[in-house]
Amino acid sequence: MAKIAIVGATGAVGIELVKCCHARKTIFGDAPPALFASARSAGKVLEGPYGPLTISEFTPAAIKGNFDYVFLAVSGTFSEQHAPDLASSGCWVIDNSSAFRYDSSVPLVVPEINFSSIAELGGRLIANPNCTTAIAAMALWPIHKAHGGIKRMIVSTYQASSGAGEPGMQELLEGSKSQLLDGKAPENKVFAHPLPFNCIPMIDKLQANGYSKEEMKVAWETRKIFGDEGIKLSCTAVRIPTLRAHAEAITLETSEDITPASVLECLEGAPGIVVRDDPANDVYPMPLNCSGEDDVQVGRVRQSEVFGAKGVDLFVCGDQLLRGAALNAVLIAEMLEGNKGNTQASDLSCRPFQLYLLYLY
Ligand code: A2P
Ligand code: 11C
Repeated sequence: MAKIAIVGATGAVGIELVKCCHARKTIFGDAPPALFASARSAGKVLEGPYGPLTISEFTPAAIKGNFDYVFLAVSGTFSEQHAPDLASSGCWVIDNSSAFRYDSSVPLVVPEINFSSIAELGGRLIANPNCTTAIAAMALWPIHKAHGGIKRMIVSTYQASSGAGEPGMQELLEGSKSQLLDGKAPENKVFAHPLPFNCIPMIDKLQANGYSKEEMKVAWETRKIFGDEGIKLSCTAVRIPTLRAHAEAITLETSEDITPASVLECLEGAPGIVVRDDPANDVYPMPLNCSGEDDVQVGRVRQSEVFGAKGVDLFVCGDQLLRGAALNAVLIAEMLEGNKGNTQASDLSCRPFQLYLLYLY
């Protein structure tokens, strides 16, 4: 069985990585992953699905030669420093940070879409996409394939506090409590403004073009994952006071005609997608439905008033700690493990879907 290390195991994504490895142990076996974090956490015991597991201090020497798959869930700076070195020591490194996503030599992977890019680019370092991008990509890829390609998109996001890690969730909970129980204005350190009872229309750093980095990540990463640099995409990314699961309102224009029916037809049965589209009965995707769920939900599909016969509006929601981070990373490792011994890009491009169906049923 494969030997797994999780670095950043005490963080919001790290904790979900432990749960995902446990939930999908058909591939990884019963042995728990080894957990690493900073020196601050060394010796601490993490309670989880495997029972109590002790955290070790991360050092490169503790990883090299000892693991088949290493999940990094720390930060971009940390990954810049350690990911290439660990990958060149022979293990697969699946990096949740943005450090290597825009490096043309590093595959940026949503396994149901472009697993074959791993074999095409070679190397053992794989970038996991931004959570907002991964959630939208799951819903958009079947639409892109079935309608001659998406030409233009406008995305507005509603992003949970967990996008800023465990400290983000704590700040929302503490701030809400202090406002409600003590009547005190919420304090903010993680977010630029208090998040309780508010929404903040700026996530990550301001770029020279006036967009935030989070907004540009959605554009850059969607193009790279879809292998289509022609897609025009503008995004407004907004933090809202939910705990987890990101939601996104998307308006898109395709090359060929598109209708709500044709969208639902290609999404029904697509891997990792659940259609929740019965607005007359108040059935649509929402963060509370999606939290803790593997699948991305899609609903509110309607013909676009702006793009007419070539456009639709839809609403997408997914647990960004799972599909947007931990689950996506674990699926990549599962597929790599399932493809062991296959060195040709063509082998890698067809097996993931078969494996995915096998695991589902
Ligand atoms: P620690 O708890 O020891 O600080 P989040 O994104 O939820 O804030 O989580 C970040 C994760 O990255 C935590 O598990 C944190 O561990 C870990 N981390 C931070 N700095 C380092 C480091 N230098 N080496 C290893 N892990 C680190
Ligand atoms: C957020 N999407 O909600 C971000 C978090 O590029 O991996 C993930 C940042 C990234 O704040």
